[in-house]
Amino acid sequence: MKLAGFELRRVAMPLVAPFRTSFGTETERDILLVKAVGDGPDGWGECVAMSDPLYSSEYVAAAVDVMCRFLIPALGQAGIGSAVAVGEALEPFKGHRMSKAALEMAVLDAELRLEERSLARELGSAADRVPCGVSVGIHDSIPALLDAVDGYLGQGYVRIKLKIEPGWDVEPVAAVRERFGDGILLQVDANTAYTLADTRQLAKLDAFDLLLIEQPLPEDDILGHAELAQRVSTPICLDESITSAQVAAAAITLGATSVINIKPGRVGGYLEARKIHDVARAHGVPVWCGGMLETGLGRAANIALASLPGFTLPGDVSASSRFWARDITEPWVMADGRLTVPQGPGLGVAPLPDVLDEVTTWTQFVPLA
Ligand code: SMG
Ligand code: MG
Repeated sequence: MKLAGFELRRVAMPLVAPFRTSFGTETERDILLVKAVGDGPDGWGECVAMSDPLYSSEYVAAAVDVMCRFLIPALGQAGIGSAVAVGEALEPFKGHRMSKAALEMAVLDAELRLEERSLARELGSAADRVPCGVSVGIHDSIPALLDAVDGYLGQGYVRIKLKIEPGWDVEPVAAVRERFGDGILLQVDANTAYTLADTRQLAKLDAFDLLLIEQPLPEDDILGHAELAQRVSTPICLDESITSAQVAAAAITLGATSVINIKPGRVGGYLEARKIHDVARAHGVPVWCGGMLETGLGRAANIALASLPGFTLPGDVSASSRFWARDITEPWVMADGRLTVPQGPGLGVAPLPDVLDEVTTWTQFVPLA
């Protein structure tokens, strides 16, 4: 496979409803897509960086900059022809994992389409369908939250994740348990909003039989999570902290995490994501697939990943309608609380050209030297 370059494209996608977390409120997603163009089929990648560096240090404008200035030129110089070679060529550059992941995903898609193999099979898929969880934002009131959860349960979601922050934690969890009972799978995500000084407050969540508490403490505070894990009985699950298979192994060994949220963008790509799955599985640590409000492209790849055998908990893998009135691919539609793993070549889906053009705000073709 010989690559000619990458088409970078920013799309603006309005959310069906505002999504509030401990770090901010999203109403529209500004997403950077990359298309690998060469002598074979095009390949699509999606960069999960947000507009602002609030979830992680990465952000969309920086992703465009680092791709144009450093990453794509390095791929040109290396003369890469496979996704594995992308990771190796980009290794010297520190960080910028979401940008690296997007480029690797595009090349991987192109490569697999050429060879007529599906991403799911390539990664080691062990299921035809995956169960869907949904991430529910912070709401203005408990009744509004209960309405939202009621709606998602009605649609068939099999697991609910509540976003929490200081001042919105025990009360919403208690209200959801009281209204919907002990039968529903329930977990919470703090996006780093607490410190160890909040241990007593977080321990109050132990009364509600939660699957896990996701990323209560800052990204760098691995030891803090290990200490917290000793003092609360709810399993601790790291998200932001886990940036590679190496960090995953360290966090497991230190007792900082007993469940892992795997997001390919956060860790530099689907190949590194699979390594984390393998490391966790070898340690008997369950994993689940996180979400970054992806379009149908990233969603397709996440569904494929979530079908690996170590993904034993439902992920933030939801239907297109969770976030979009109109997705840029054929919409992902849930049946029975599940999504079907795509089996076509590569991602198994591609953007619908008309919809893509309508939401595009900027494009640039960056040749490979
Ligand atoms: O794509 O379903 C989704 C979003 C899931 O809550 C979600 N993601 O920390 O896990 C997380 C957040 C990160 C994005 S918040 C804007
Ligand atoms: Mg999270």
